[in-house]
Amino acid sequence: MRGGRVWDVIVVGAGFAGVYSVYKLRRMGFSVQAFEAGGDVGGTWYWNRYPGCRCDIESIYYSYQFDDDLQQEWEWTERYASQPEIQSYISHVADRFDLRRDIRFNTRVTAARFEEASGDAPSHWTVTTDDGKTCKARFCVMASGVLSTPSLPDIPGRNTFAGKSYHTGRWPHEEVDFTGLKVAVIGTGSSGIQSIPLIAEQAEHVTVFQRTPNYAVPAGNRPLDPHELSEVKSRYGEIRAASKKGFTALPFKPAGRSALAVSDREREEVYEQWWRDHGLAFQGAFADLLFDAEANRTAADFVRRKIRELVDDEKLAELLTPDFALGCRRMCVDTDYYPTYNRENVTLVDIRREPIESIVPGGIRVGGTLHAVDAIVFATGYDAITGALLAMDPSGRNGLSLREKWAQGPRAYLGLATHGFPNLFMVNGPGSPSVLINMVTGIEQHVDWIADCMVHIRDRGLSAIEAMAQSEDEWAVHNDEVAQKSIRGDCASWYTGANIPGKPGGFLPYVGGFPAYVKRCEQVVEEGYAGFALT
Ligand code: NA7
Repeated sequence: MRGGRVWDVIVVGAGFAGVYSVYKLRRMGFSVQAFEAGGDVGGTWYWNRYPGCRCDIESIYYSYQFDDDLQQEWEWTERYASQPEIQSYISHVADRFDLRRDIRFNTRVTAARFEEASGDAPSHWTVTTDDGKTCKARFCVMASGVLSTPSLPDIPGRNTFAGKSYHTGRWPHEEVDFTGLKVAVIGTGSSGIQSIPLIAEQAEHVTVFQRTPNYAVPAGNRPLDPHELSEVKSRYGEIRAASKKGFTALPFKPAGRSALAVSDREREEVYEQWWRDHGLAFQGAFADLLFDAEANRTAADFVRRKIRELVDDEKLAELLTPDFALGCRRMCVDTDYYPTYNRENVTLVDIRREPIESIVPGGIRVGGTLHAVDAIVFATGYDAITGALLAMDPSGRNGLSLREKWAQGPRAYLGLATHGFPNLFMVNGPGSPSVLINMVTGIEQHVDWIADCMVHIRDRGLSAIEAMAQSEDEWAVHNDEVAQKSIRGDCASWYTGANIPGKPGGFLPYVGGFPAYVKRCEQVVEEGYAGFALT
């Protein structure tokens, strides 16, 4: 073929998914070229350097399990790893397995095009990068991240602001010092909730602009006792096996009981214990919290009471109290978030009914009042799950544009592949459990499946695999049905694309849990890649 080397696989992104893809595909004997927009591995962890950024899944679980020596040698120091520690970890993985030589950093993929076989040349993907170069490969693995395309709201006057502004998902590498400054934080999702307490400790004043209050439960972060860590390591195999059976790919035994089947006193005791000890898993304290509105209300009311206890000012507590079902939007895990509002230097501005009018050089204007600030932190989230894929707008067979194909909402079979785009795989695509489970475990499962599929194609001398239209439609219907059974489908959130103006609705991640998803993926393989066309 003319036009230089054709790799076996192009991998887009070098976060947890891209790094493992490079490792795995190389081991399976494929030649791999990966591209990463950032200056190093890490993906979303490379970019999210805001104060307080840490994982809300415990570090002993939020880590790779593909290599036992790796999991034995790495020493997590805290129950929930901070961004710098996760960055060191993934950097260590890249070094340990010599993965960097296959990754081109500071290089963003801007387009991807499928080209049909012609003459002797087999079909292939051509990707274009922001340095104007192109690269070709038989397969393309989109490991471009689910929370990697920051969303910056289009507020009038945003560019007129005279001070510095930051997005939590594009935080500078150099230290940001807010000492003596009046700081605005827009957004109270995980990133706002993690950063606000620390910014408040440093800044002269913090004004938080809140559109929707969220539920936050205490992280209970603490240093990991070395004995505790060695005990985990001595049972890692067992723990990982239990994780794979867990609904969220975490090793928690499913709570067998309904919240409505116990006495008020017992329920309260259970919630107290889960509030104290379990962070994000609080929403699993009873079996039906995510499936039964009445059961859910008992947990929501418990957290609402906690907010009232933690926030001195009654009116403020009310503003901070969510009115939707707990877990319907992504729950947050916090350290000192609610008590931060008892500080004299923190003000909450409710922008639910009266949105931000404009940003002006000296601050933010709401309801005719100017809130004078020196710096703005946009903790405004992401164009989640589909944002990074659609930014590249891959074009498939006959020039089919992914943006056009997904104009009414994404369709992807198992969240792994989409009709019209042969040999293109997505890691954590729409319709996979992705953000609803422990993502690292989900990523390893996806990439293993994809790698096995490529081996299947190679070993049988086939040329392409493509999801059938009918199978992705059926998967979408199934996903909708499962989402409807869960309270997660009940409210607008970034799970449904509602945070991005004009984004089509529909529940993006698969709600049926990790074990059911894995079972389906395995069945598909056992049935000779049922629902895919192999040519
Ligand atoms: P989130 O959870 O999407 O939070 C974004 C926040 O920004 C949320 O409170 C939004 O309010 C607010 N927002 C977004 N646009 C605006 C405008 N235009 N005006 C005012 N407020 C706005 O993002 P995070 O980065 O905190 O967390 C993302 C995930 O990363 C998290 O769930 C974890 O999985 C890790 P809204 O709720 O839309 O009313």
